[in-house]
Amino acid sequence: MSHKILILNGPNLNLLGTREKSLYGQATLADILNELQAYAEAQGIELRSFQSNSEGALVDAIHEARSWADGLVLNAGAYTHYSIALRDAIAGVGLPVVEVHISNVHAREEFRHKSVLAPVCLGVIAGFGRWSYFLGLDALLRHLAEN
Ligand code: CA2
Repeated sequence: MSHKILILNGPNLNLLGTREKSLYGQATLADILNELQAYAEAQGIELRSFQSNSEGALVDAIHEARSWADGLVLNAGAYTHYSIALRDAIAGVGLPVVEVHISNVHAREEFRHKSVLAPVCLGVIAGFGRWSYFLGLDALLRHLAEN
């Protein structure tokens, strides 16, 4: 069965590849999404993607995903650490979500060690640069294949 997956990115991830390259890498969000698209297409997976800097738009995207997606790969950016609205949306739709981070949040400031989303996600992948998205997608697809 071919799966449909939403790749959802939160605040400031539209700046990838333009600044803070030592932390987040050289690739732009479009670079990552194009590469991910090719990777998914080769496996017959349909990917859709959305990025927003607004919490409400991300909540809406999670709600809409309920009508078409089998699961999500989510980099919620800084909202990871404090958005109860995103947590409630994830728990509310009941879709499987893999939380991903480009940087190793556990090797950074204390406030990035806590994810309020992780308890309602399948799992978390952090620290592998743009590969975190690929690893997150793989983890989600393996989960879907077994469930
Ligand atoms: O490592 C990640 O993927 C993060 O989700 C990135 C967020 C950060 O708040 C999280 O703690 C960890 C920040 C994304 C900001 O991205 C920028 C990229 C280039 C220039 C400025 C910001």
